[in-house]
Amino acid sequence: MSLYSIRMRASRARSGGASGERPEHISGAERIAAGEAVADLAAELARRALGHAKGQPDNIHVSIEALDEETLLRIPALPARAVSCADAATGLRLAAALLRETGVPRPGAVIDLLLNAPPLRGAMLVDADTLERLEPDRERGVRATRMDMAGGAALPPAPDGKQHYREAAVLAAKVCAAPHIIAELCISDDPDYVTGYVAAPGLGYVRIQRLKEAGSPRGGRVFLYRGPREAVADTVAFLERHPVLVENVPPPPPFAPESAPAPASLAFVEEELAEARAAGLFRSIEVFESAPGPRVRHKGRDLLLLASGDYLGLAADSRVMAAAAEALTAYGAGTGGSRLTTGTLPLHARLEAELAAFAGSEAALVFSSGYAANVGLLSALCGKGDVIFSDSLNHASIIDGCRLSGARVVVYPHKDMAALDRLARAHQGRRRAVVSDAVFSMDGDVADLPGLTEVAARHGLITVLDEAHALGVIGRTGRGICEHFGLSGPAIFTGSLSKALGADGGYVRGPARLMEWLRHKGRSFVFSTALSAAPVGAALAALRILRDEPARVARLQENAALFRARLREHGVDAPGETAIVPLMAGDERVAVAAAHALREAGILISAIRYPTVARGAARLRAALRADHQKDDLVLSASEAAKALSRARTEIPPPVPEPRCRC
Ligand code: WAQ
Ligand code: MG
Repeated sequence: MSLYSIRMRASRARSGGASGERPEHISGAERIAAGEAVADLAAELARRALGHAKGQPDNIHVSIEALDEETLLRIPALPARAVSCADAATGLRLAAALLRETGVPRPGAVIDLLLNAPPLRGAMLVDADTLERLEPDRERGVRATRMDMAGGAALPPAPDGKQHYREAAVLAAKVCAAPHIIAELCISDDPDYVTGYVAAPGLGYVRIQRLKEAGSPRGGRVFLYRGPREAVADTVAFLERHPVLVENVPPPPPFAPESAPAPASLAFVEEELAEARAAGLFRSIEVFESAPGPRVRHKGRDLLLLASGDYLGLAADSRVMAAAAEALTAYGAGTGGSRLTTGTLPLHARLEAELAAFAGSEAALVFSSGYAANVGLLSALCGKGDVIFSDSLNHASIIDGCRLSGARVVVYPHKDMAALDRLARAHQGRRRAVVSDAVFSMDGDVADLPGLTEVAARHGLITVLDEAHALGVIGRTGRGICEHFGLSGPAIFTGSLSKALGADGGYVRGPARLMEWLRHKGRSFVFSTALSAAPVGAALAALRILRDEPARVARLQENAALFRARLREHGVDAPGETAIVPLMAGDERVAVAAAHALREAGILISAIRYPTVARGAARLRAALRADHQKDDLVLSASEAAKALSRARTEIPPPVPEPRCRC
């Protein structure tokens, strides 16, 4: 049975308009049907044209045309979600923030363009960066046609004659599949339909509850283009001519029920969330459907995972999982008490003893997380009248521990030992400490242990090193920064059980006397329920594997070296020397676009941007694993290089938003 494209256009001569003037567009529709359904659908579309809220048309054009089924393309629908908002102004702010998230640099100007344009039959095709109009006929716009939902003709017509959402979901899927389209913004021109959307390949279809006030006939569409001028014709041809069926259109995601207005006392929450959205800094939480591994399941797809702290592949090691299960069965799900009351199990003591022995300390103390370990230790060590010198790139848990201590915090430039020396001379205090990551979490470089030890000794500073990304990762057998430099290090370390050890929790290690003292003074230790049996059992098993199988550490280091070398061959700046490999992008939009492209290619490497790193220092952050296959790393390096260079050529330097001259 052959397929037909059925198109409807309804228009009206402009009142008082000169004879040569184009008639006013009232409504249109695009469907695909076969056999019997063709005639019924044509009639339904004519009926719809006659009943449109914008008024009576004086010309209805229905065309029925056989499709070339050879070229018929079947594409999946975009994933859809809905955001509610109280009014159109908020909705437009959300739309701007979503557009910015997709890499559109001046979303406000795009919205203005749409709101100020005369009614068009089609959409504006606009250069995402320069905002130039690219469509061949600016009075008509580009009309996406020859498309429908797969199996759509079988559905009953909607009660209001038009399925706004369904038709929009089809259109957006086709638009996002068109070459060089990076995003779409849509506001309905139906006076009584206020819901609109932003759609983009990496973002999906986001319904926005209100983008205009009811009663306004103002609406339209903008397709945002980023690509060479020579390719515009291909994009237009795809949109206007290529037959497309969209499969698996999800049901319309509902808006959250109208909740009671937030209490005035919480108004700041709405405002700050809207600000984060507007600045492109809104974070959504992604869900992963499998244990971490060289591959991970995400939205039903297997992605190569270069973004996990499970460096040695121990989180899903069968021996580690069995130990966790055994501990859980023996001791239960929770400990029911703090370590100082009833929460300590034999497993805690065993883990502390073996961890201390492995890493070369007298004793260790397990905390409920690495964050709690840093905060507990630093706030106990220092207080009012004391000084803490802290590396400018230290992890947030160190920063928070410093703040909570009440000591004066003196931040020294990253790894600048001469500056630390100067500052230590200038800032005196009762107790003084220097704290640094052993391996920096966003840069993958190693602290200057020889330099730190020397400066600390000269000034009598207590030295604290956080080995969260160092234990199991650096040093020939994974014993961390001291083994890496072949030095005996400072007295106190903090660390994590949830990275290379694949479990959960954190620790402090150092002199036994200090641990004894910390049991009394470390408030995050004293006032937290003890870490439960399963993660403690898991960490203990993982530690024994790390001790007995140093080849894992060697494989991790080889993998990181291979990945870095390949990146450098491709001309990518990949500094650092550990399992964390930053691929420097600079521009936030370049990092985000490259991460999107990699995701499309089935590779998960996170884009890191402000506030995690400084503005303009955005990057892809790859994290290597011992169980990555060489082929996968070679492929990932070349895909990452490609994605970065493409994002760089496609994204021109940022154009500042025009300043208001008033
Ligand atoms: N191709 C390009 N532009 C189009 C097309 C098309 N096929 N159809 C409509 N437009 C342009 C045209 O300028 C219209 O004036 C404008 O879009 C709005 O079209 O999840 O009903 O048909 O509930 O009014 C969004 C649904 C409904 C949101 C949008 O658009 C939801 C809608 P309308
Ligand atoms: Mg309409």
